Amino acid sequence: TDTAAVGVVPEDSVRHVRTVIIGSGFAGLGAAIRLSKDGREDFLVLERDSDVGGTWRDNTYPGAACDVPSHLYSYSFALNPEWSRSFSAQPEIQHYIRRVARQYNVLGKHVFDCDVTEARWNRGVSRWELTTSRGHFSADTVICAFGALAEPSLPSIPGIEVFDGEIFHSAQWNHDADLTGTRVAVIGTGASAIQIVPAIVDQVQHLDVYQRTAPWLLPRFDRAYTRIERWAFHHVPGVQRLLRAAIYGGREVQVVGLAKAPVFMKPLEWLARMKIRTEIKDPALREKVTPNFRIGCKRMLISNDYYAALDRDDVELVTDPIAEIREHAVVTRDGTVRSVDAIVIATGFQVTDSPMFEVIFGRDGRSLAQVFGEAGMQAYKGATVANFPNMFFLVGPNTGLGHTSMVYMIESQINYVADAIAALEQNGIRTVEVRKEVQDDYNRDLQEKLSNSVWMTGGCASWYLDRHGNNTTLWPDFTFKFRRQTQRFDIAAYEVSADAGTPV
Ligand code: N01
Repeated sequence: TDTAAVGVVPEDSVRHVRTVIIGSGFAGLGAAIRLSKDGREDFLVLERDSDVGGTWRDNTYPGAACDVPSHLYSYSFALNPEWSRSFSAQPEIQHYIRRVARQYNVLGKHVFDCDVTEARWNRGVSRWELTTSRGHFSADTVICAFGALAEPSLPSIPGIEVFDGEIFHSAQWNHDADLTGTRVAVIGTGASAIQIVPAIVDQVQHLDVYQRTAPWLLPRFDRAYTRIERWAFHHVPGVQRLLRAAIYGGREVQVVGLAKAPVFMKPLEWLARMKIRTEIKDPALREKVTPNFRIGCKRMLISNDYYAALDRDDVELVTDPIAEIREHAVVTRDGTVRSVDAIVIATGFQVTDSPMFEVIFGRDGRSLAQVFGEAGMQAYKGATVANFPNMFFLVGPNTGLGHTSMVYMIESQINYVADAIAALEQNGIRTVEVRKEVQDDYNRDLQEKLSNSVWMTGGCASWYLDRHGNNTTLWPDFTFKFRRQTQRFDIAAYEVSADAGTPV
């Protein structure tokens, strides 16, 4: 990679900094840039991989692209006149993220290949102590930016371990595996799978797509920008901001149907049904791909070539559940044995049960996994969690979106955290921890807002919901309201203490 790294900490010593950021995707990198801009240079970014980019570094599968328009899917402080298409592909996004990291000179703050294996609050000295694959660190504050779509979720299918061909998760694509002329199974039909299927269908000899739940698909309004448009992005002041505002407004309208009155989603369902009718000839296949829940309940997908790929003779959409995997085959419950050379597991991510939750231990010694396990994944403004002093989350609970750019939410959260860090410094505060009752009220209000949303009433089971059936992932309102909420750090919601070691 073209990225720099700071030295390893010797076994027996601890490196202390004011702030540690865990992870360097859009969120962690954005936080690093903000701290640096604010003149708070005493920080490090601990990144488990050898490059920045997070999910955009990891997801290199064929066809990987963003389903949010490029101009909106960029930092507001680093607009990119170079976008070549309205919806960019992964290499271009990764290139952009790397360029921004270099431009803002924060690569030197990164410790790459640094896996955080434990973060523990030491209440005696009011610090976070971190154990990593590259030594020990301590920090006054920790910003968790390890992402929600970072840990592959692998299905527990009987026999999966005996499979003798190529088998890998969509986020860990094995580019050494040559799929040319092979029989391939793709498990899952989410956002990743619907991009992979059309991208590999011409290369393989035969493709079986294993669908558990049919997703709703809408058209993808993707096109290459013309030379004139690209010239304008470079030379006409304000044009990119104008375009961003237009895209933003258009997308934000969807909140009405998604979060407030799901009946407004019906026209989109009609459009999606039209798409099925016009793009698929086989009536049996049409039936199989028609979802049985209200559109929007699961993430709405966009594609212009997925249905056409399914409607080919060399592709089979299998809807019978998978019973087992054998050395060279996938067997469904009806007893059909389908021989395959390779399996692509496109089954998504551990969102509400991230393994990172298990290695973070708060004030009373309990882990985030324990705390979230009891009450569900809850935070205050998605940023702070009671029992975890001086810890801030980016892309935390209930800050996800299904309809527009996460970068907008991330920037709101970064602003909140940066304001918090400034407030601590200005007021000589050593520890800050959200009041439990404030957090509880906040979450009660969130769940009430969510109760009418399509995610709760749409008749589907999605990764938006945790095992208690609560939606702990999505923001249930207009995103500008979240921005308003995160404009300033509201210190009154917090217990604060000025001295090290004083219990809060
Ligand atoms: O994962 P998913 P993804 N046996 O969880 C099925 C973002 N993203 O990687 O619906 C059989 O959505 C599961 O079935 P069901 C985006 O936010 C964005 O595709 O649970 N099947 C589903 O079909 C997205 O939402 C982009 O019944 C199993 C699929 O696997 C998120 O990432 C591109 C199974 C998983 O779908 C995740 O998307 C890619 C099992 N045991 C991703 N377990 C863009 O911007 C799960 N499934 C374009």
